[in-house]
Amino acid sequence: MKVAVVGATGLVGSKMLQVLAERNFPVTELIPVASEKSVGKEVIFKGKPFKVVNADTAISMKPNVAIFSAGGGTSLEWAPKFAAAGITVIDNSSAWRMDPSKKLVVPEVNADALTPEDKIIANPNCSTIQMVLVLDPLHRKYGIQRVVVSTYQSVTGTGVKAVDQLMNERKGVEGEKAYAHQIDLNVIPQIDVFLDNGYTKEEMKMVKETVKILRDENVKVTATTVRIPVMGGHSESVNIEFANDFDLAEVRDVLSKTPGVVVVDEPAKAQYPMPKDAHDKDEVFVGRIRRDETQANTLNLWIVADNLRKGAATNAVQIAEYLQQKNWL
Ligand code: 2RA
Repeated sequence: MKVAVVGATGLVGSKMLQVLAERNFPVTELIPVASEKSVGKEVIFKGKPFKVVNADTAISMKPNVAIFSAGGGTSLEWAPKFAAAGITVIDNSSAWRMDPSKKLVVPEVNADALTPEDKIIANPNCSTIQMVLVLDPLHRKYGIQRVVVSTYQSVTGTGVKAVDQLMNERKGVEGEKAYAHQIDLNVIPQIDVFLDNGYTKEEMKMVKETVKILRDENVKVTATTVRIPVMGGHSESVNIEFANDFDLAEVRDVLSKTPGVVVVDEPAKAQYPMPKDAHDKDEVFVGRIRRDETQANTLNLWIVADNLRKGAATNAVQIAEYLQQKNWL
């Protein structure tokens, strides 16, 4: 299968190559795509060099599927051109996520919504993916009415420039800034720009994408998203109000039986999910499972996942795997 990775030289694009190789996706030819300034450079995939090409050339090479992680602008311009050439696009930007004609997919939750006619498929926001994977089985069992989530997001979610800023600040070295504020020894309660309602784009992504993926307009979500000086992944404190009561042991059992979810929850042994342990893993880790004692039918959870993997690259590759297994590519 010919696979194009658009944005192959970026943080998520490079992780997509790693995950494609690790999961033995049946790639017969890799087509790394990047901006003109990177054309001609080489990327290594499964030990072999592949030359970076531009988007036009990639289309002419007729890939079966193109996995994009190149920003919303590039996706808005090029995803329709790839799709018009019969190439299925899986896009990691926010460009198509809330388009009513496009599917927004976490395979374990709603892959059944996909059809062979879907030629541009949206990969959800990383902080949404790890949360809905946990919410879905609980929603099916107990009926979620309201979710309150606070996130603690890795600088890797911003990209290389942010990682460099953190490392430079840590070493006391001057350098380019990804953030308006110092990030080392600090937290920044702003991810992306502020909207008129006082929330950030990141917060409203979690609100709207969750409802779309769970396919239930009745689920109310409110979010506060925060950037923290961490590398391994995103953490989330989630408070969930259900329509029905629940049993804690049953909640743990339901989650431990959910594909892609790992329960790490032994407070007496200081065992709970942490970014340093989630780093470079594909699972979503859940712990601190406990009843909210201030309100009936309400649960508190702590969810951690590597935002570059299940939060981006792995989820996109899993969508490609689903389509490939259906022979739709
Ligand atoms: C972030 N979720 O963490 C956003 C985009 N990756 O910055």
